[in-house]
Amino acid sequence: MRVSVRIRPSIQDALQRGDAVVALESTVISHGLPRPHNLALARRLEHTVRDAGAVPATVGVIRGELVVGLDDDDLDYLANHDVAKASLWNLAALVARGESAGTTVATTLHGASLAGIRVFATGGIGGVHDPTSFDESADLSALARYGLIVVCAGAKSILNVAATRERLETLGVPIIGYRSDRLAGFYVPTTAYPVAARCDSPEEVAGAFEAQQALSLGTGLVLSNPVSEGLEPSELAAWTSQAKAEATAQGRHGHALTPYLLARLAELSEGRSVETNTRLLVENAKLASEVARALCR
Ligand code: PSU
Ligand code: MN
Repeated sequence: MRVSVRIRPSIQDALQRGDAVVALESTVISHGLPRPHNLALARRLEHTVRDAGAVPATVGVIRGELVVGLDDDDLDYLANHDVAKASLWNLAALVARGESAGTTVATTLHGASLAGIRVFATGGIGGVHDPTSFDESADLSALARYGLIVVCAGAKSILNVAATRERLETLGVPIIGYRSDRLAGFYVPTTAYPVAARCDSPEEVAGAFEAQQALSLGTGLVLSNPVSEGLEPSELAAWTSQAKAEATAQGRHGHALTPYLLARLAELSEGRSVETNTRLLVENAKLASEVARALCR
């Protein structure tokens, strides 16, 4: 039988020793940020995790293998080639064809869970797009299926955030606000929506996660971490509605929609959305490392 999942030995060793390990996704490298920011960011996130005392494990699909713990050549490859975007619904087909791909939050959760990693950092989770389109990210059902802590800045602000939050509630996925009573708004620090609970330290987050495990709930936990410095909300709203109107006019939908909207926002904001996205990714990687360390104590 073909072997399609590979966990890098250094990651396996770290987990066996009981060291803190943080999973990172790679769709943000392949589709989320423009070149050359994407490769710089991929490396910077790994550094951030190491500096915070944890071991980074970036997940991706390389020549037909789901790899947990990409090396620098793999990061370079995903950043500089036009690769696919691997979600759960197309992962097997990509692997069967021997392709390479960035992994979404959903697919990264699958790989990280197979490896036994408990904490994962991303930028913003996928969610419900325009509700009439029935386009919902597989990230949502994956958050219900895999019992990991996902540190994010809320759902990407190009989404219907209210519907996304409702769906997480239906799926039984708790949203914990880090030092905040409101759900984070990705490019902006906050939304109007309340969270299930608030935690003010990595230890408190670890405690909430341990309670969830003790209850055998099996679901993941979303840790919403507000970006320290965001975009101006009214400017963001204007750019977002313009980008969405253009996407509709050009018939862009499905898995091509999120990358299109993020790229268009980068243009309309003259790079400021990329700056904010980078900031929140680094902040989330740092917090995830602190939580992973608290879980090891
Ligand atoms: N966070 C970012 N940029 C991104 C993403 C997250 O800051 O590009 C990616 C994640 O990999 C997420 C995906 O899983 O966008 C969602 O895509 P879709 O809506 O097609 O499921
Ligand atoms: Mn979709």
